[in-house]
Parts: sequence; structure tokens; C-alpha cells
Amino acid sequence: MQSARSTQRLSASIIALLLTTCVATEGVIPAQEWQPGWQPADNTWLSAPRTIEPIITPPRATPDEFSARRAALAKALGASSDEPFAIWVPARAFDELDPFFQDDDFYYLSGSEIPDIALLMVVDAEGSLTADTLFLPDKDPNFELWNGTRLSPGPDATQQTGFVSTAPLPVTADSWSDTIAETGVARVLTLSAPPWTAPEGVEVVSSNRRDPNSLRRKLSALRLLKSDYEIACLQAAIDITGAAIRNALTEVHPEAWEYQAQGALEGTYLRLGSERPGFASIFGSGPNSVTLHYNKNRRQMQDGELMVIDVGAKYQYYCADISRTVPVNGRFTDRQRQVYEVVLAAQTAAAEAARPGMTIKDLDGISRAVIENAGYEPKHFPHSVGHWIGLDVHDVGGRVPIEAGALFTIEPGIYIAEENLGIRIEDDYLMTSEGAVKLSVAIPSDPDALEAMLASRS
Ligand SMILES: [Mn+2]
Repeated sequence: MQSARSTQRLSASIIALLLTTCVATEGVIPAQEWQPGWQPADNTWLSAPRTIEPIITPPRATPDEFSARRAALAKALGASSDEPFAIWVPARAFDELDPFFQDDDFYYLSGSEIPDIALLMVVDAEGSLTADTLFLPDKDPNFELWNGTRLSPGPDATQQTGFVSTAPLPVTADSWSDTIAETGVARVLTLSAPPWTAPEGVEVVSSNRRDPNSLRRKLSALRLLKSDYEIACLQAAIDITGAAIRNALTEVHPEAWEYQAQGALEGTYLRLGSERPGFASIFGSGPNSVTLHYNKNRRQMQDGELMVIDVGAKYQYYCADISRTVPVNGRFTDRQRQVYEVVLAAQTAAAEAARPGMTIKDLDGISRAVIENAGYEPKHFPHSVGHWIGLDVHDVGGRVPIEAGALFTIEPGIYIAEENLGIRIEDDYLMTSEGAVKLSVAIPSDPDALEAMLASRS
């Protein structure tokens, strides 16, 4: 962190540099080298009414949302242990040059967005929590002067976080060792190698993905099935993404640049309260539509092309994942529509067949059969039909059946490189006892509805 005086000096030199640059470059760039993006023919946009946008009501977690998750984790791990053990999970480290976002596992278990802290649970042989402690930094007025108030150990912190106790953070590896020794357990489960040395007689068990009873596997299984609060967060992320796609389409025209659509999309994210894109936004026009994870978004769209848009806002850490494919000039050609209808049918078939107990591979097979029956080869659909979504865009859960409460995508595609023709349609679903509910149903994917939406853009 810089001192105030050096910040002033730096500001002064930046201003001086800017002034120099302006003077030096004024009138120097030849007009033909300056590449404006697409612009409307006149300036009517200056007086255009603001688009009506959804009102996003932040979902609120009940006070025991996070403590219930810790209790469930203790119970799941206690089932396979006949002696007490501890669980240690650290928060993500602070990096002052980047905006801070909490580690997903730590956030899932604590709901806390404070960097550089840790939680420690002690679980008895019955799977009950005998200690449930959040370690927080001691109050530091100098830190708070620069960075604002920060939670410190005490009754306020226990009340706000729902932990049974809070404690001052050990600041050294030695003090962590002492803290672990005080628990009196012989095993500490962690997700990765901790920065402290285990005290004598204590075994540190770093999670093994292959062991079904490991901390990582049990935590993944818990994160896979979402609470009502989590579903509400994802729904908000989807609603923001839908409004953002609609606004992005106002920037989709022949000779517009892919990044202009990205700008409209990500600006809408921020305006509607999303923290950030959940992953690099994909705006792939023409030849870029067949590159599955193209995200440079620096190309100029051309008349007659398609554009694959694969994007998702994060809201309260939950991440939407939506793909739409649109004709750049607003109208599908017959050929584009023919392929589009196959992809849409492949998605609909999988979504309608989905029932609890089926796997994503089962759904993949259903979509693949539709695509191959229409005459396309496996190479034209080179990716899986879906994945879990949640805190992460490719959320944890592994290859297990889809149970009620799981959130997942269905996203078939057909990519024909020789024709520069790529189509992907992706929606977000919640599995229920009756089948899959499409949470992104408000975002049009029917080709006529998409053309109508494109025709109505300002
Ligand atoms: Mn996806």
C-alpha cells in the first residue's frame, strides 16, 4: 500500500504525462488509421429512451444457510470416521492489485468475503461439530483507515457470521501449529497443503479426489445440490444475463465489432448488480463461431454471418451460462435456420427427457442422436452437452446422476468449419422430481422469436 504522499506525487506525474501525451499526439494520428467501431448513422441514440430492465432483488440467505452447510459437511465426513478429526479451510489470499473474490469452497462454507482468514471445525466420531471457529484478524485501526471497517473476533462477528466462535487469527505457521495441537485431534482434513507444519502426532490429510470419503468429494457432493437461496441467486444471474444479451444485440449489425456487443453486455451486468462475468464472454462471428472458446472478440461482423454468444453473469457468486446464436443482419438464411432447428431440437429432446437419476452423459446421447439422425457427424458436435453450474461455471459434482436440486446446462451445438457456420444453444436447468425446469426460459431461443427480438432492437 502506498503512502499518501507518494500517491500525490504519482498523481501529479500521471497528470503531467497525460498533458504531454495529449499535446504530443493532437492531430498526429492520420484519419485513415483511426478505426472507429460501428456507429449509428446519426446521433438519435443520444435521446433514445433507456431500455426497460429487470429489477433484481438480491436473494437473502437465512442466518443458518452457511452453518447448516458446515454441519452437513461434518455429518457426511463423520459417517466414515470412528474418531474425532478437524477440518481446516483457508480463504483466498489478498492481492491489492486485483478486485478480491473469495475462494468458492471457503465462500460456500462461510459466506465470508474477507481475504486471508481461515475456518477450523472439529468433528466428533458421531459427525457432530464440537468446534466451529472462524479466525479473523484483530482490529487494526490503521488497516481500517485505508480499507474500511473489517470484521474482528468478538460477539458481533459470531452473530454476523453464524459461527459458534470467532478467534484472533494466528499470524505465523507456528501459531497455526499450536492452534491445531489445541484441538487434540489426530487428523486434520484440508483441501490443499497448508502453509503450517502439523504438530507432532497430527496427520494432515490433503484431499484425494479418488477417495469418495475425502473432504473434497464430500464437499463437491454437498455443493452439487442447491438450496432455495442458491437457486434464487442463479436465477438472478440468469435474469441479468438475459437483459444483457438483449442489450448486446443492439450492437450486433453488419460491420459492427464483436467487442461492441461485449461492451453492451458487460456494462449491463454491472448496471444490474452483477459482480463480474463468470467467465470470458464469447462473441464469435462468422469463422469465429466454430471456435468453441473464442473470446478475443476483436473481429468485425459481416452481413450474412452468424454470431455465437456464450456468456454468463455472476451474481452473489453464482454463475449463469447461456448461449445464443443470432444472424448478424437480423435474418437467418435458409441454411442457417435448417441447422439451427436441428440444434434446438437436440436441446429440446434432452431437456424433455431429463429425469432424476439420469446422467449428463445420458442427455448427451439424446442430443447426439438428434444431431446424427439429421445427417451430421460426431466431429460436428465435439463437446459434451452439459455440465453442472453453481459457484463455478463448470461447477463441482463429478460424474454422478442428476438428482433433484442440481443445476446444469444443456448446450448442444453444430459446427461446420467449411461453411464458417457454428451454432450453440445453451440454457440453464434445475432438476426437480418431475423433470428439468428451464430457468432461462425468458431468453428467446426460438428462431422466429430471436428474429423478432433482433428486428425490435434500437
Ligand atoms: Mn456451458
